[in-house]
Amino acid sequence: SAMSDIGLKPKLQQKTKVEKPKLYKVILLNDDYTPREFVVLILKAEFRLDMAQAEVVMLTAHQKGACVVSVYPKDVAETKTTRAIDAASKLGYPLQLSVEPE
Ligand code: NFA
Repeated sequence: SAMSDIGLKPKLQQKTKVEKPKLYKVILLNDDYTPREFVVLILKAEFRLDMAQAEVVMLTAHQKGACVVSVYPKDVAETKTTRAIDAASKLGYPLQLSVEPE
């Protein structure tokens, strides 16, 4: 009956699962050899920063040792980082970037 069933209805409804977006920071690391202009070029071309953003990120890493470039899903962060390091390495520059969970 309506009264005796109170509290006994099985909860069969499936929970809607919402995936947390797990994001990863790409971090630019300073070194003594990579030209500033090349760092800015990479930040614009690979990480799609505009001129002002690229200059700020490059200068912050230069002065403080490291700076967050942006955040992405893991595969995007890793692909962009690999491409940036490879582009620098091809020209003999020791530029390094790292990826870490946000
Ligand atoms: N420190 C480098 C230089 O003076 C510039 C640089 C900035 C390199 C940020 C790497 C990251 N040429």
